[in-house]
Amino acid sequence: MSASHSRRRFLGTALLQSAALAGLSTFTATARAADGSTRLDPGAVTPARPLGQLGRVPAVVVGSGYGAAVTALRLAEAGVPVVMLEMGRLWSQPAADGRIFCKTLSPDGRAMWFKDRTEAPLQTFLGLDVINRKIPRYAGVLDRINYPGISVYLGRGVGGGSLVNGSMAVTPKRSYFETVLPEVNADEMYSRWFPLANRTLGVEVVSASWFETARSQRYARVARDAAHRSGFKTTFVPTVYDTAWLQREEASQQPRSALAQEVIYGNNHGKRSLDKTYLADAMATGRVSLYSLHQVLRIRREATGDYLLDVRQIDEHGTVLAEVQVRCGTLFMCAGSVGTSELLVKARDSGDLPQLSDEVGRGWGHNGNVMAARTNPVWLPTGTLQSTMPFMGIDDWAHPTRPAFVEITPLPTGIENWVSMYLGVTRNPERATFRYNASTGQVALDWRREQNATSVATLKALLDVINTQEGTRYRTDLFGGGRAFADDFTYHPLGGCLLGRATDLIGQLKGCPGLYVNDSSLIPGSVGVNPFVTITALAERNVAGVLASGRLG
Ligand code: FAE
Repeated sequence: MSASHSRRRFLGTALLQSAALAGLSTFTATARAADGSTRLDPGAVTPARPLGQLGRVPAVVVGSGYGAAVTALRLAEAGVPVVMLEMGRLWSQPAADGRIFCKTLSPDGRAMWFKDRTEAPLQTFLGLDVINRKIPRYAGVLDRINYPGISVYLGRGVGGGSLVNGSMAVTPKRSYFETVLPEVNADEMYSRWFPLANRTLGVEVVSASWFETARSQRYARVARDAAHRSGFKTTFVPTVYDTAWLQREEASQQPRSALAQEVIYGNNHGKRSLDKTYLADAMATGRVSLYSLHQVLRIRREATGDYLLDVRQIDEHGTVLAEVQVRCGTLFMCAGSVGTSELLVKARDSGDLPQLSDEVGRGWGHNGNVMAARTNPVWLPTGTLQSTMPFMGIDDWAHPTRPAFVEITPLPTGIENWVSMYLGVTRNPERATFRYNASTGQVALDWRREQNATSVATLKALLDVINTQEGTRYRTDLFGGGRAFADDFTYHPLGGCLLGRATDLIGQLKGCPGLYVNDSSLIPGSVGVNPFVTITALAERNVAGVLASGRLG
């Protein structure tokens, strides 16, 4: 990163922190023109004008996750003022207990988005209901949407999924990317957009020598060595966690985050979430007004061709503060696969945007996600200190019939548990559709549990080999109901508004000029690895295409 980019990023992070310190949920950074250049200082953050008073604006970005952050940054750099609407809160300042995010093992309202009880992926330990806790309802950082056939985990807040995810930053294999998105120029993706995304996200690989000796990586080495004894190949998994910080955590030179069990309810340190990268850069342009705790409820198109959004502003406790409208010439839907698809399906089927294509809502998949765990023999302990950030994976994607990329994930209970846990990304051709129910006004996803069969069979085939070789067995006490495989949830929702089907080749929705999708909904259900690097790179490509088209209203 150049010195000027570092300065810009530092400034943008400071702007977000100043806003949070001042208790602002909506704010804008005021550009100061001096000697023809645009200069900002951290004190330049001011409350944004109430949304309802803006009238018409050139561009609105819905959401603040990967697709949204890229879109806002590149529009703003091109001189377009951006209004960014995010339903979650800003997570940039510590609460009264000195922490931004709550402790994982003693969660409070900050953990989950308006739930009475946490809904962690692991339901039990040793078969006991000791993981989930009652919590007050609050605008917490992790959401779990429970559709009849599958639950979907999502991040809520300024930074979207980057606030809660495992930081695994993987560029997909080119050959698979080409089969998933054949209409996208792979040469350009792999020479330009993936490198740009990796650079801007701050992706790195952990030091191999440190990994081999670190106490917190023992669990990963144990599972890796077992995989090797069974003939599988492994690979380091790139990350956006600051591995130098992690090394200092282990040496007790820095406050612990990845080594203090933090991940799904947010990391208090170490993680390069979007508010430290793309969103910081975007704020530092001085052209982005951020409205957090603002949820888009409805989208219509006016006779002028402008888009009209109904937006609800809440406080952190869920009290409605205002119901307002904003109008824009160009609208970018970046509310994530679920958020974008639900809003657009509802808009089409309720009659607000009847011109949207039948393809909207289709092509959803869960990236073949499935989890499982094994017990190791007593002489192979996995360690009492485990990094929540995984750095090692089993790469069996070359398997002729059952390709799998299987991350070795921690089970950081703080006591020895002898468990090796795995998150499988498998190739599963099944897809689902978001459907609007006119009588309830709700949108549901029609995924059925049986559609996971391929994913479960793939991970089972791989782990059966390891269990046979090692003389070990599955853990059945972790996922509830005595199950060995967790196939009832996903972290990787993809699709619902596929590129080139529901949209044109840069994300503009067919039938709706000026309405774009630029997030995980564009990707048809699978990328073969954890998806955020692909979402980011594709968003870079698409927004460059939009800017080049000169179509901005
Ligand atoms: P996303 O990041 O979900 O952002 C959408 C934003 O829109 C959110 O902030 C929403 O609150 C907001 N929003 C939604 N609806 C509205 C509305 N109506 N009005 C206003 N705002 C709205 O979308 N991926 C990896 O590559 N590596 C990992 O290690 C990894 N681990 C994960 C772990 C967990 C627990 C979870 C939940 C996800 C993980 N993922 C991981 C997935 C990754 O975070 C996800 O694919 C991206 O965040 C999706 O990016 P989008 O930009 O599509």
